[in-house]
Amino acid sequence: MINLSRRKLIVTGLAATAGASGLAVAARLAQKYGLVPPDHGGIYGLGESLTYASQRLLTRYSLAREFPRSRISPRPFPNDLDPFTEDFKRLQAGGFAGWRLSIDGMVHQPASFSITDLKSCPSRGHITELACEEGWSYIAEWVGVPLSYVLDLVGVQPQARYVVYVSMEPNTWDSIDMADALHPQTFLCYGMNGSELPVAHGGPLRMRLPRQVGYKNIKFITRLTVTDSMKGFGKGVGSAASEAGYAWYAGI
Ligand SMILES: Nc1nc2c(c(=O)[nH]1)N[C@H]1C(S)=C(S)[C@@H](COP(=O)(O)O)O[C@H]1N2
Ligand SMILES: [Mo]
Repeated sequence: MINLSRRKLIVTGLAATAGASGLAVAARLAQKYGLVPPDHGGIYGLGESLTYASQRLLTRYSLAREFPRSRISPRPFPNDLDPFTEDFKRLQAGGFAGWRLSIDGMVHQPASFSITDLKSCPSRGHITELACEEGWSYIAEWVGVPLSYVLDLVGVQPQARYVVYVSMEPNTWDSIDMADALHPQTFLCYGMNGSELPVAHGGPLRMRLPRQVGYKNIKFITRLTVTDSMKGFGKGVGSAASEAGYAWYAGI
């Protein structure tokens, strides 16, 4: 664990080297301290590393802002979605009784959970903003089971660094590092504004992490894989979105 003065030193070092002798030194520092995001190889690679590294060092334990009930948006709007697959429609017709979330990879006990299983875990809620990168946002109350709770149940191996989450929507998946996976506001979310999570908002289950922008909050998630490397997942840059040019780390 990096203590405060060391942390400050690294941040100062990253900033200074970025300004002065070029970004390569900063990138090497970031690499050394495990602060390189999986999409670092792109055109904006060094910039992505610096954003991720300084955010991680400065805000690792901070919370996204929570709002009072009076601030809940009267009309949250779901993003447009592609047509659902036949598999999805079949599960939906059965009230999602056949829905499973499977967890595999670097865990001691791979497992699969029904929505009922997840609902029987301790639930948490928060009233937070969902902010789309396109500029709109709304505030809602989100209810679910903290991802950290479920990861504890299956037992994450110590070398794990990322949690990959996969949607039932084709080609839709993303990943977060362990700091975000274990963050207390990161939920496997099944409830919204006092009801079941509507399908339009990702029901029966979505990732809800208010510390990152909308597109990291993948809907219809059905599989989690714990891993120490993003190589071997798609093009190895951490998500379908970052393959399309979006930042893998999109912290707010
Ligand atoms: N499966 C899936 N998840 C998704 C998306 C999507 O198109 N498909 N869009 C993302 C984007 S860009 C945003 S801003 C949020 C929007 O969430 P909402 O539709 O519940 O408002 O969902 C994210 N999760
Ligand atoms: Mo978005």
